[in-house]
Amino acid sequence: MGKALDGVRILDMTHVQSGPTCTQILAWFGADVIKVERPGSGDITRNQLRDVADADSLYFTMLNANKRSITLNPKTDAGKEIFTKLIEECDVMVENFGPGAIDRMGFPWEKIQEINPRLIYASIKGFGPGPYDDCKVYENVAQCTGGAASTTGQIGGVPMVTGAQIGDSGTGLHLVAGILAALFQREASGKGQRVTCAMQDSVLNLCRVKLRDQQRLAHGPLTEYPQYPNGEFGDAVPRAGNASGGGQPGWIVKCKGWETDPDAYIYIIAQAQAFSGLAEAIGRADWLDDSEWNTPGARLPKLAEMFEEIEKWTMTKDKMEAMGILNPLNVPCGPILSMGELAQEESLRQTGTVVEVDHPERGKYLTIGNPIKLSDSPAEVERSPLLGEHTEEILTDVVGLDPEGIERAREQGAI
Ligand code: CAO
Repeated sequence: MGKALDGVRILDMTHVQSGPTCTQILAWFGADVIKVERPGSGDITRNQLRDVADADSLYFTMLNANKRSITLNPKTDAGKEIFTKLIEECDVMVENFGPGAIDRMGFPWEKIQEINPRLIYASIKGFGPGPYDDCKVYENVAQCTGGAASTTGQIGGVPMVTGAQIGDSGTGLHLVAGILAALFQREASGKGQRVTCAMQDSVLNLCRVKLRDQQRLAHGPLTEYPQYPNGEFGDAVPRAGNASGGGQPGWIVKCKGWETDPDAYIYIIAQAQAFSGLAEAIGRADWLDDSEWNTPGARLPKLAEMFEEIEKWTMTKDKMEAMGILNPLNVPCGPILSMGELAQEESLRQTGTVVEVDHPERGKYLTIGNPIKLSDSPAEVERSPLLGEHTEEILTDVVGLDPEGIERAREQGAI
């Protein structure tokens, strides 16, 4: 069976993480992704945080699966001609360079539209139009400027960034949605369009519930936050430790072995519907007849005390055991799984979410496969390309150069 994006060709001018996340997903959906890299050096992440000498880093290999690589410098004369032909032959161009970089290569949007009116031109920048649109942005900058850092961290502690790459990979995912929508609209309109995602906007979108809480603050304290009822609320949404972002109280509690295992914890949500089962499981069935405890409203001012009681019980169980008891009681809970545990998790291997890939330079490595599962378009993960591995193939098959043309481009340093 074919793939969802069979026949779609992507001109991939992305680097580092945000853009490559987007084009890797498009490649998993079946698009032919042509990654354009600077001759000689390529994507800077090829040699960042290297664990194996002289082999492409995991940073690169885990973000560039299923792509073809061509080296090309569009700033040279021959490079401009080749780049123009690639724009003609592709359906989508994706880039995440610093502001204005593609324009400075001599390819502003107006010119791109002239070359190929059907091309969808998708970009990631740190900020949208406004006072900061010239700034370069990395993951943690986006987390700070998009509202995530100010609302993450311990109460009274410093702002905190999260390990989830919500700025980079999060924005890449947003861009995928924009590109697919534009491809769909092109079916009717016949025209390409500009798709842009700012990292600040994407992070803010992921922090939507915190902007909700900002507005609720005007009408009184946020009663589900640990600061309630004894702490102070200022003018902005405060950090709330591990409190649940939703309407049901939640917290991380210790499990057996926490003294030596940094991940011996479980997140428990004391959802009202399942509270009786939870109370009975932890040996506090008395709460169910006690008006001080048997309604969500009564528990609200003493959530810390409630989770201390729950923790007394979880500390007698290991995290998987606690999950095994609570799940059948419909108590939403999640053991803290370490990267070591996730790497070994058999069910993730079975679904292709964690995949082992073989690479000619580095040997076998683990990567995350496509987390978006399409029943008629399953993704098979192929190793990332070596720098310029497909240059001649692409110049011949897509650009239509003959061996002399390729040689000329090489002499000019264009490839
Ligand atoms: N041939 C020749 N030159 C090339 C090239 C190629 N194939 N590919 C890129 N270049 C050049 C560009 O033309 C540009 O040169 P000029 O600035 O002189 O015109 C330069 O390489 C790339 O510039 P940059 O600003 O993108 O790179 P940087 O390392 O200084 O900044 C980053 C990196 C990520 C901060 C910046 O690209 C950025 O802000 N991107 C947008 C936001 C984003 O995606 N951030 C997330 C990155 S993932 O953590």
